[in-house]
Amino acid sequence: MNLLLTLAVVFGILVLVRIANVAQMAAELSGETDEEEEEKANKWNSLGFLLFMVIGLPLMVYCTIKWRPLMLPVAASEHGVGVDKLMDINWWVLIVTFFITSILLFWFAYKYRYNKNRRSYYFHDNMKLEMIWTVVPTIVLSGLIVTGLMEWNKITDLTKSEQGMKVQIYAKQFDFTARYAGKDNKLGSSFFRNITDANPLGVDSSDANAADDKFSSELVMPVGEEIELVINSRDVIHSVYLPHFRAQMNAVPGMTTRFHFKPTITTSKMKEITGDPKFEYILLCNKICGVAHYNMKMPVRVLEKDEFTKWLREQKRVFTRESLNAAAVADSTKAAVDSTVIVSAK
Ligand SMILES: [Cu+2]
Repeated sequence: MNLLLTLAVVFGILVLVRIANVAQMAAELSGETDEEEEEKANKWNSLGFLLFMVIGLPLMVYCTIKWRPLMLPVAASEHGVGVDKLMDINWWVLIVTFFITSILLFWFAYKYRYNKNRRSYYFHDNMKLEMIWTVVPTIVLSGLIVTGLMEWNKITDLTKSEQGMKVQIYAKQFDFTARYAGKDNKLGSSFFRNITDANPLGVDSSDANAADDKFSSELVMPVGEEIELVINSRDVIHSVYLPHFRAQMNAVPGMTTRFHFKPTITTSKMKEITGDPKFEYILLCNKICGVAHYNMKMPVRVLEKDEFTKWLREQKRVFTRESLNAAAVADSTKAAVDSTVIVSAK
C-alpha cells in the first residue's frame, strides 16, 4: 500500500513537470514575450501561495483537533497542573503568532507579486517599527521565561523533600528497580562494589537503615503523598521519565539526582477519566542508553493509601535473615582467604 502511494506521488510529480514543459513550449510557439511569460508565471505562483494557505491552515487545525486524543491525559501530579498551564500559554502564543505571520506571508506573496507599473517604496529606517518588533517579543519572551523559572523553582524546591516518602529508582541497562525506605524513611547506603546477584543495588548490609528497605520491580505510590525519588544509575546515563506526572530527571552514574512530586490521581480513577479500562501509568527511560533502550520501562501504579500500605507490607526485603547470614559467611571466608594470602606472602 505504502509502495503504491509512493509510486502514485512520484508519477504525479512527473506528470506535473511534463505539463509545465508543454505549457512553456506552447507559450514559446504562440510568440509570447519573456516579460509576458514571467508575469503569467508570477501570477500562478502567487495563486499557488494563496491556495497553499487556504488548504494548509484549515488542514492543520483539523489534524490538531482530530489527533488531540493521542495527547497525554490531564496531569496526575500536583506540580503537573502548573506545567500544563505553562505549556498551554506557550502554545497559545505560538499559535497566534503562527497564524498572523503565515497569513501575512502568503497574502503578501499574492498581493505584492511583481507588477511592472508599481515601484517599491524605499525607506532607510523606521524607528517606530523597529521599536515594536524589538519591544513586543522582548516582553512576551521575558514573561514566558520568568513564569517558567518561577514554576521550575517551585518544582525543584528541596525544602519539601524531607517530608517526602523516599523511593530509590535504580537504573541499569536495561531496567529499573525501585527500593522503598521502609518505616524509618531512610534508605540504607549503597556502593557499587557490594553488587552481587542477590544484592543487585549494592546495598550496604551493615547499615541499620537498610534493614527495612524493600525491593520492587514496579513503582507503586500512594495518592496524595509527597514522593521523593532518589535516582541512581549503575552504568550509563538513563532518564527517569514519568509522562503522566509531568516529571523527568536524569539517572547519572556516580551521583544521586532527585525528583520531588505528589501523585493526585489513582490508576483506577485515571481509567475512568480516560475512559480506557486498560490504562496504566508508566516510567520510561528517556535517554538513548543502548540497544534495548526502547524497551527500558517500569510499570507504575498509584493506589489509595491503605491499599499501598498493604502492598508494601507484601514486598520482599532487600536483606532477609538468610541472605544476611550468607553475606556474613562470605565475608568471613573472604577475610580468612585474605589473611592466608598475607601469611603465605610472608
Ligand atoms: Cu536507559
